Amino acid sequence: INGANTESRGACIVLEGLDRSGKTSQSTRLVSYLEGLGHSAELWRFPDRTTSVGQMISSYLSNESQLDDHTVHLLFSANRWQKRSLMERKLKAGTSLIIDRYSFSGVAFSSAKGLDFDWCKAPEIGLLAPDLVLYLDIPPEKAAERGGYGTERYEKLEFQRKVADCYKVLQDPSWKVVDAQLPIEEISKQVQEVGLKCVEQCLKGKQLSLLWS
Ligand code: T5A
Ligand code: NA
Repeated sequence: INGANTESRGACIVLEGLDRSGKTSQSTRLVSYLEGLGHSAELWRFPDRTTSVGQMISSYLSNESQLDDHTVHLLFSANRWQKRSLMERKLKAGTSLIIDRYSFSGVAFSSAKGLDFDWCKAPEIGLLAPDLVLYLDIPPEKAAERGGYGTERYEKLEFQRKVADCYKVLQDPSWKVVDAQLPIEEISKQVQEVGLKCVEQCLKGKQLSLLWS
């Protein structure tokens, strides 16, 4: 980022995983934990269904509307671009953002439909790169047993298997992979440990970078 300096800032921490892997449970807990230690932290999620683009996505996900696969991919990306400047302002103001899904979901879910992998990555170029990606790892069969899949478009075992394969292609050694079948408390402990370490690094002035770096 131009003009990047070594000033203290908030951390951008992304949670990824299959549907029902426990992202919402863990991101909520991580925010409470960081706040409890006196850090400023906010819970974000993508899709952000509150924006106009987010409402189109939401109606698509609940099967109330049909959209071409490329179109919906670009909407998910646009939904992140809508929040990009706010995201940068928050981080620079010292607030850590704990984000439930991000560009990695965008690429994994769309490429699982058969869209070209590099085409899927392209519209994410220039978004802020997270400081940490926590991947909640669960076999698709186990995730399907949890709380019952609802009626949302992607909540089908066959499709989730393909998504899991696409996440494997995306994954890099910097990701922290957590066994999502452990008890919630156990996962929380691991998430808190790496999450806090990341927040502390950003407080010391770790530079913000952009996707895909
Ligand atoms: N998508 C998203 C795209 O296609 N492109 C994109 O760019 C983006 C951003 C959005 C959908 O859109 C797709 C991906 C998704 O299909 P969503 O609103 O994020 O979906 O919904 P999900 O991710 O599917 O959220 P879920 O609520 O299904 O799953 P979570 O958040 O992973 O799981 P959570 O914490 O709600 O837990 C699910 C259940 O499991 C239990 C919980 O109590 C709950 O009942 N649970 C555990 N049980 C046992 N052991 C544990 N350790 C547990 N942790 C949680
Ligand atoms: Na969720």
